[in-house]
Amino acid sequence: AELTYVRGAPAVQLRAPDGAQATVLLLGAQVVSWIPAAGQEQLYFSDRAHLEEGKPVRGGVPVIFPQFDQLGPLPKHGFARDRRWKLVRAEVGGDDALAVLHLGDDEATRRLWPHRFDAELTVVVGGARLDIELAVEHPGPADARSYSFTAALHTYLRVREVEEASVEGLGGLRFRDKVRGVEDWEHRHRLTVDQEVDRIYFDTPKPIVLHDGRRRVKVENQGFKDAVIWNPWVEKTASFDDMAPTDFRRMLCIEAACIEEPVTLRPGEHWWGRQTLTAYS
Ligand code: TA6
Repeated sequence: AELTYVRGAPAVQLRAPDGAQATVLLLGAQVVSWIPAAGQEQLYFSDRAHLEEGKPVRGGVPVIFPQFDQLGPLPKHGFARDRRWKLVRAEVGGDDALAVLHLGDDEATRRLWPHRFDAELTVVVGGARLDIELAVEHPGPADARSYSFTAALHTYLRVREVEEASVEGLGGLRFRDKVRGVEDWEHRHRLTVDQEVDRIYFDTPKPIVLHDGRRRVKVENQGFKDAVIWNPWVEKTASFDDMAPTDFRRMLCIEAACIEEPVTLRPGEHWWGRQTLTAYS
């Protein structure tokens, strides 16, 4: 592991002995590149992304904490994604390379959200796998109030052409559709995308598989009970200043999330959730 810069922004570069690589920005602890051993780039990272503190970075795996979307009084998607995290360690262990980053509360976060917290993001890369784990601890003191949060790993997977890709593993699940403002049950075995999609699928017990030509990416979530599928399509993308107008064709978000049942922590308690991505063909 080595410290590096991505378009001028400080980052840590992880290289496993087998050649698998991942790049993690200190800004947001955001993974912006993942190349499995003997593989290709698996993540979408916008050429027009802003890379400044205080602004979200378009692409990779934004860490959403302590609020998903606008489901509460905080800024959209909380504050963890546009702050600078601290690198705790980066090392090669066995067949994997690993980095741990930390974000704690400070005056600015307490002004938005009056709680103490220690958030840790662990990224492990090796072989065909990328593991991203978010752990949050309520450090106390013992007489502090408990608090609740929602969270997500807002993974932007790269695809060759989104209309030719499909997502398997959501059939039979209940979802909330933000575009139509309704709740429904998924009857399709394979989801395809040919318009704006913004859905939260609840209670997703099985792996979700992205099909992109012969390429597959398996998404397995632990601790995160919900999954979000998002593609902004033409109009929404046109409203973004950090994404090229046709780039919605190059990406599909499959997010690990904890939304319907927020996590509640009492002093001294902790929670963790993990997303494991495996690329194969
Ligand atoms: O995860 C889906 C979502 O909440 C969408 O509603 C969409 O707005 C997206 O996240 C991206 O949000 P952002 O603030 O990064 O533009």
